[in-house]
Amino acid sequence: MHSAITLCQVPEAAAGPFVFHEPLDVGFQKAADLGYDAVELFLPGPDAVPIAEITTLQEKHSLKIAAVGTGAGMVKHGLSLTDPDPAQRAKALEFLLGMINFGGQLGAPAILGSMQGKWGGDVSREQALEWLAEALTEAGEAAAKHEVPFIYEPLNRYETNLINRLADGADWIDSANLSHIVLLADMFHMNIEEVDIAQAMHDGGRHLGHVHFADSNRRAMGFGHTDPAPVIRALHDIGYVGYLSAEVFPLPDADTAANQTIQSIKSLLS
Ligand code: LER
Ligand code: MN
Repeated sequence: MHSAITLCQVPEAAAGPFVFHEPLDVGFQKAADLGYDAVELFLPGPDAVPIAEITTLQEKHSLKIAAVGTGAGMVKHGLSLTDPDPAQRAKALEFLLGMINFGGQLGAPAILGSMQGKWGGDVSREQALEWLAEALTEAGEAAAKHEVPFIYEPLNRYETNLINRLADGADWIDSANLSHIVLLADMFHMNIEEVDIAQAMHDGGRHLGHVHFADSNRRAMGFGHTDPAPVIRALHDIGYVGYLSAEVFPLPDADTAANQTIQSIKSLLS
């Protein structure tokens, strides 16, 4: 397993669960100084930062790009893949495919979180999941061209009513016959929705591809009440070799959260 930390450049997400909000060169420098393996990028869109600028920073600091988030499509543009309006769904998919191509050029998968939207009103759950499966089919194909997967993230009940638990996500990937799609296990969402986080890694782990490594209160691991040791054992048991990525609040401040996370990961993996 490898360590990663979130870098956010989206003003609309300034209050979100991302560690470094400084300019990218500062975020890369801090991540490298602390000994992280990779950064996870949360950017305003596919054209916000030139690829060359990121590869230059990567090479300078020997950091991989763990993943790229797509939440700006929702928080900046209000786009959802399950919007009742077909024109809005098309725009959402276009944004997503742009982010997949952007990440793909960096060898990084894109993540679908908040842009999955919700069902309700005139849209049934069945209909929303059908639209989502259609979008994920295209997303998976686009990601595969870059030889990366596409990451689907179950969220807690306050953020989506589609799929809230890892095993439900894994069952859905199987039943909808989705290819090149992996799941994101966000331990903050899981603390709300799962009976037992470690057991859930076993139950849904056959499609696991990424982990948001957060404590119960979405602070750095060690600053809440989750016991990470059984979760790490479960991840070892299922053969998970991906990232533990700190998508957490910069509390009490970004440097402390970043340092706490890397210390936690190092001691858990040693
Ligand atoms: C994104 O990774 C996430 O976890 C969501 O809570 C953002 O809405
Ligand atoms: Mn997350």
